[in-house]
Amino acid sequence: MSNPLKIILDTDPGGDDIFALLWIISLVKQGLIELVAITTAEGNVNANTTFTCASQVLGLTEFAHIEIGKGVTSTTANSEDAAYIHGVDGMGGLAATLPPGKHEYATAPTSDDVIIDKLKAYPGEITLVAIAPLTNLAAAETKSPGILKQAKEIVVMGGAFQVPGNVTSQAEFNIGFDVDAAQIVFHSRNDIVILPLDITSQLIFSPEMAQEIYQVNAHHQLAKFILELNNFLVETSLIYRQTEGKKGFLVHDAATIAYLCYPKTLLLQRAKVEVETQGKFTKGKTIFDQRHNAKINPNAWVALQVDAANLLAVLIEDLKALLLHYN
Ligand SMILES: [Ca+2]
Repeated sequence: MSNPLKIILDTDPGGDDIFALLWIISLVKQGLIELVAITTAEGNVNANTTFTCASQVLGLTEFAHIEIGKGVTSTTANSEDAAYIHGVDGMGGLAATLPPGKHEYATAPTSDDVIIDKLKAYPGEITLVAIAPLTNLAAAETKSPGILKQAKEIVVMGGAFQVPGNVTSQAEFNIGFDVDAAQIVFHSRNDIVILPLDITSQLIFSPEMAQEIYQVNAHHQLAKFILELNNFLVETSLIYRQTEGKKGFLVHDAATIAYLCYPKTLLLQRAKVEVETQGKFTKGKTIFDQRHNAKINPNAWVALQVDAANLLAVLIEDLKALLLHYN
C-alpha cells in the first residue's frame, strides 16, 4: 500500500466543513490520508469561532493531537459571514453539547505560518485542501512568495461558472468573501483544482442519509452530533432556498475529498480562471472563456460535472465506517 496522502485542511467550520472533516478523519482511520494540520479561516463565522469549532470536532473524534492554526484577519475581505446558515457557533448551536476544545486560541500559531512551515518541511508532499475564503493561503503566498508552489496540489471549493452565485447573483461565498485572496491563489501556480457551485449545488445531503449513518452506532455522541447538525442545516437551507425545495443541505466542501479519493465521480476541464475583483455588479464572479477559441496559459482544472449519487453514496459509507471505529 502506498503512503497516505498528506493533507492540510484550510477550513471555516461551518456545517459542510464539518462533514468534509469527518470524511477526512474516516479516511485517516482507513490509512489513506494523513492530516498534517488544520488551518482555520474567517468565513462562515469569525476566526475565533472557526478555531473553537474545529477544536471541538477534533476532540469529539479523538483527534485533539492535530495542530490548529488561527485564521488570518483579512484587510481586504468585505463580505458578511454565513452564520445565518451555520449558526453563530458554526455548528447549529451544538457547540454547547460538545466537550470544550483542547486547543488554545491565544497561543496558537496563525494559519499562514502553519502553511509556510509545513510546506517547507515537506516540499512537494502536502495537498492543501481549501474549503474556506482563501485569505490564509494568500497571506502565506504574500509572506513567502512561491510557497504555494511547494504544495503537491491545491484543491479549492469555490466559484460559480455556469450557475448563479450564492452570496450575490454572481459570486460564490468563498471567492466573494475575499476576492483579492482568491486572485492571488489562482495565479500562484498553473494547476489549481476548483470544485465550484456548478457541481456542489447538486450534492444534497438528506435527513435520510444522516439517519442511515446515525443508526450504525446510535449511542455514540458523534452519531447524535451528525444527526442534529444535519437537522439544523436542512432547516436553514430550506429557509434560505439553497436546495430548490428539496429537504437536505449542500455538502459543498466534501467535493474536495471526493476529488482526492474518488476521482471517478468528477469530470474536470482545463481552464484559465480569473476572479472579477472590481465589477460593480459582478464582484467575486469566477470566469473562464467558454468560447471555442484557441487559448493558452491555463491555470486551473475546473469540475463541471459530478456523479452526485455516487459521491454521496461513498461519503455515507465512509461516515458509517468512521462511526464503527468508535464501537
Ligand atoms: Ca467552508
